[in-house]
Amino acid sequence: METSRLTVVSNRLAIAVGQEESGQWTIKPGSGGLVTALGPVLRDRGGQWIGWIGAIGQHPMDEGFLDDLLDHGSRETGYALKPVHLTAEEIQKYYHGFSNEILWPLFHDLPTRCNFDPSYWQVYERVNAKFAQTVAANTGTGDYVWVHDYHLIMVAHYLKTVGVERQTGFFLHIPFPPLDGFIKLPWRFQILHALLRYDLVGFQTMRDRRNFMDCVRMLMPKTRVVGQGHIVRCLTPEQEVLVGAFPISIDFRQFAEIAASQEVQDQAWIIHANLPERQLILGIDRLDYTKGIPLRLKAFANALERYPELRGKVTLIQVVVPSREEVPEYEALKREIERLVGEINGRFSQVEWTPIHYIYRPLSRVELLAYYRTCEIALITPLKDGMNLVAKEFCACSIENNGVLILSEFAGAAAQLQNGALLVNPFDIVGVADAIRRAYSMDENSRRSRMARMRRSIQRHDIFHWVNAFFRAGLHKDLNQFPRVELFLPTAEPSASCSIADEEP
Ligand code: GDG
Repeated sequence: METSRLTVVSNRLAIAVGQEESGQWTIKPGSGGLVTALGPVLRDRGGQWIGWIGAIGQHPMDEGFLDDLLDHGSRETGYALKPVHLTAEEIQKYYHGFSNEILWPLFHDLPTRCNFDPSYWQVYERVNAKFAQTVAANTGTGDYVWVHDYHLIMVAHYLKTVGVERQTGFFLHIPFPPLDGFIKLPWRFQILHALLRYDLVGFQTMRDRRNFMDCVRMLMPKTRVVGQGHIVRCLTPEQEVLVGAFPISIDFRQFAEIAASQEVQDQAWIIHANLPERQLILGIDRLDYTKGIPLRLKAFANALERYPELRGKVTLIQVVVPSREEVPEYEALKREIERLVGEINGRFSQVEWTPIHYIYRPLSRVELLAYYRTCEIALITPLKDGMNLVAKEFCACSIENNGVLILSEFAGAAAQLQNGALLVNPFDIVGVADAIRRAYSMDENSRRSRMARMRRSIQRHDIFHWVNAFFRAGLHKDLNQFPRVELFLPTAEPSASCSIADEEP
């Protein structure tokens, strides 16, 4: 069967809908790696993106207006945007509940943080069925349907349940847990069975794939595994499934080019001019308990305690991007971080030196790249992370090759960057403190050769390489081989109450 068109399915659409104080609605195109890599294919080859539009605040709009807004969004992105509408209960139980209170902590090896509320499961199933219906209604037999992430594991299952045959691929952006963790999931059979309904399942690392295969062998004894290496075949009683590791990456060239721009350079200069004669250590994370921020702060304090020569000579810039603040657990984490920052600053500050600069807001893209470019050390210590793109972006922006990357061995990125990063166990406060000391005193040559190795590797394995690898496995063709088509898009002019804006962060 000839594949004619790509349909990407993710929890969120590739745009952000917002409302300004004036009441005007805005649509901002997404700027993440996935949008960068897949946007051009979808645009030039007549593809589409299916997803939830996101919580749109307190002023619900009627569906007609939303359709108008999406038409304008489609004209801006160049490809069709097909929304899946969710009720308040569905958002609560499918998104906040099953996805973020069960799968997120369990898959990050934190089962004690799970809330295995049985009512979440039914709604998770229902919403996945809803997504499958939207896919069925908007695709034909020649379409390739690429589903993303833990929110939507059941989509292929529901397509099959209603007899809709499509070629399907699934990519899990977060880790897949070891057998011991996975079997705690009350719906372990359903989730595993649903993953085995895709034609291709992709994980971030070989470790994730190995964990998945261990679970398949143990829980699905009728499934035979054939082959070894990068991609293996699972033969279930129903079908053949390819399973592989495809480490996601970034648009290296774009990051390096923007990092070299005058705007970023000026901003980088200002940052360092205000914090002179010291090395800057950068931590940047979404507010989340998987990111290991409190332990990192303790490790920094431990380094200042045990290595007094660092005092006055290093500053930790810890950026925390607000996230899920309405959840009490996240609010408590924020308070803990702020307490630790206050305690450490109170203990070590001197007249002209504050050990930690704490920023609690999203940075603009220029600011972010300026920090990447100018900070001498990046301290990235998640307790567990699917990949961690910040680590790769820091390297891409370290255009003078002088940055040192301290990276958790439990980030997916560690597999690729171990040839240049200082790998640490984020639970080992003393070990992380020693790595800070080592990074601080690393000589110029070692810095340059380590960073050059990592940059070469990321440049070779960039986001386009990732998409191609996935398509080659799933479709035996690459990005360029989707046929070019004339895409029909609505031609209406933007209405007075809606505008298209560039996304800031
Ligand atoms: C999942 C997995 C996996 C962050 N702060 C700001 C900002 N960012 C951007 C970074 C980066 C992205 O957000 C975060 O990257 P992650 O890798 O942590 O990805 P997530 O989307 O959180 O999560 C993760 C990833 O999927 C991809 O598969 O790596 O393991 O959890 O791109 O640049 N951007 C701006 N301001 C900020 O303050 N502008």
